[in-house]
Amino acid sequence: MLILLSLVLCAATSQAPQVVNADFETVDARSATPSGWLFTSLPGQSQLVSYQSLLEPEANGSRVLAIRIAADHPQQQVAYNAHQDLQGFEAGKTYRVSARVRTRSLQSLPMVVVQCLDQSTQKPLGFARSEQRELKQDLAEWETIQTVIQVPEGTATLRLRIGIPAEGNAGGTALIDDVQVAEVP
Ligand SMILES: [Ca+2]
Repeated sequence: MLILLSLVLCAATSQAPQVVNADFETVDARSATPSGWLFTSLPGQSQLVSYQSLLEPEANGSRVLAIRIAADHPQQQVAYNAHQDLQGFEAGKTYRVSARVRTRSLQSLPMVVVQCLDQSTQKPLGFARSEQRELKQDLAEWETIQTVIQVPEGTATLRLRIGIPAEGNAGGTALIDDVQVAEVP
C-alpha cells in the first residue's frame, strides 16, 4: 500500500517541467558557471557580462547565479540571460515560473521570461514575462519574481530565460536562486 501511494505521489509531482540545476548548486568545473544553463553574450564581446556561480554566505553556503554587467558597458539594448529548454511540459497546461532575486546597483528588476516555440524553434507561439519595475534601491532581501504561461498547442520548445537588460544596469549585479516551475491547476 505504501509503495502504491508513493508511486501515485511521484506521478502527481512529475507533471511540471523539470528545471535542470534550478538551485545553481552544480558548477561546471571548466567554465565555473552553473551547469545545465546556457548564457547569452554579444558575439566577440563576452567581457561585457559575467555569469558566475557564487557562494552565498548568508544562506548556509547555498550557491546562486550572479549576472554582472561590466561598468563600461556601452548604451545598447541587450538582454543578458541564463536560459534552458524545459523538458516534460504539456501543451494546453498552465505553469507558474518563478525565481528568487536580489540586486546590487541595478535600475531594473530582473525578469523571468518564457517563450513557446514551434517545431522549427523560429516561430514564437507564446510569450510571458514577469513584472517590469524600476528599482530605486538595491533588493537586499530575496524577492520572488514570477510569471504564468499557458502553453499553446503546437509548442515544441518551452524556453525559460532569466536575466537583466544591459540598459541602465552597467556595473550592476543580479543574484538569482531557486527557479521553480509548477503547474497551475
Ligand atoms: Ca542555491
